[in-house]
Amino acid sequence: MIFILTGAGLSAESGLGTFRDKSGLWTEYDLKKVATPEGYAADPSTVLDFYNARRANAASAEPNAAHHALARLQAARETFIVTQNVDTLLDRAGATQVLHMHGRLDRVRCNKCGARWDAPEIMDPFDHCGQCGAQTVRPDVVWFGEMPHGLDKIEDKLTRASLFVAIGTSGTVYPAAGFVEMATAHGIPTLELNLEPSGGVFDEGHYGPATKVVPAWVNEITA
Ligand code: BV8
Repeated sequence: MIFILTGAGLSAESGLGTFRDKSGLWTEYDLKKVATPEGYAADPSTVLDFYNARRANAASAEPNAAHHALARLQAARETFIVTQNVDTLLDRAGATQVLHMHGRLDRVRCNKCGARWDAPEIMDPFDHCGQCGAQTVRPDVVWFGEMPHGLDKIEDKLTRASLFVAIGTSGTVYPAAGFVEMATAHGIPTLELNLEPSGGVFDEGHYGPATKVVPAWVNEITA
């Protein structure tokens, strides 16, 4: 089984910002203010404005050739896809069972009862939970300091993979950034597909825009 970890670079050519590149989101916004539970508690309106804007941006974006190539790969080879991205471009390209370890922009969650439902176009701090009625609704994304989703399943799949591939990620955010070391420790070959080397230790790397490098790699291994 091929284990694939994707990051913001996969969606960059669909017009969605990355985080740490020169014009990345974290150069414009203070991560602590908009992507932590503390930031949300301190100023829910600013945080919801941030996510409302990103949700609108993501909804108007289209999957690119790299998303479609990964959906094609899934149809041809046993593949497990984990994404750090909160957009759903992979799902919209036809990929299935994508594990959104950092949550999804198009979903909201009740902090009190845990109910989840599709996000409205615009969220505001006075939204109430449809399930328990509490005014504790938040974007269903994993903020810094919060536990990512699916770590047990990720570890189980990763340690049994035949190949680990990291696509379009800077390898900065843990625990995702530690997956390549976990693969190496289990003797699993590792491949990086990125615009440029992220500095992570991989057995192999193909560099260039995801819309070129990912389809070329998928064609190569499904030929
Ligand atoms: C956790 C959702 C405990 C929100 C995101 C202090 C307090 C608490 C925690 C910590 C702390 N110090 C450190 C930590 C750990 C922290 C962390 O790692 N911080 C970093 C900043 C050091 N991690 C956490 O808090 C995590 N939780 O630790 O809980 C725990 C953990 C395990 C077990 C038990 C308990 C939670 C992290 C999740 C945060 N939420 N997103 C939102 O999106 O608004 S993270 C955010 O960064 C996005 O999800 C993003 O995907 C992710 C990773 O970034 P990348 O995807 O790699 O994007 P980046 O911009 O960095 O890089 C872009 C890449 O694309 C580059 O390599 C570039 O070359 C490439 N690229 C660009 N263009 C292209 C391209 N490639 C190809 N083609 C192109 N065209």
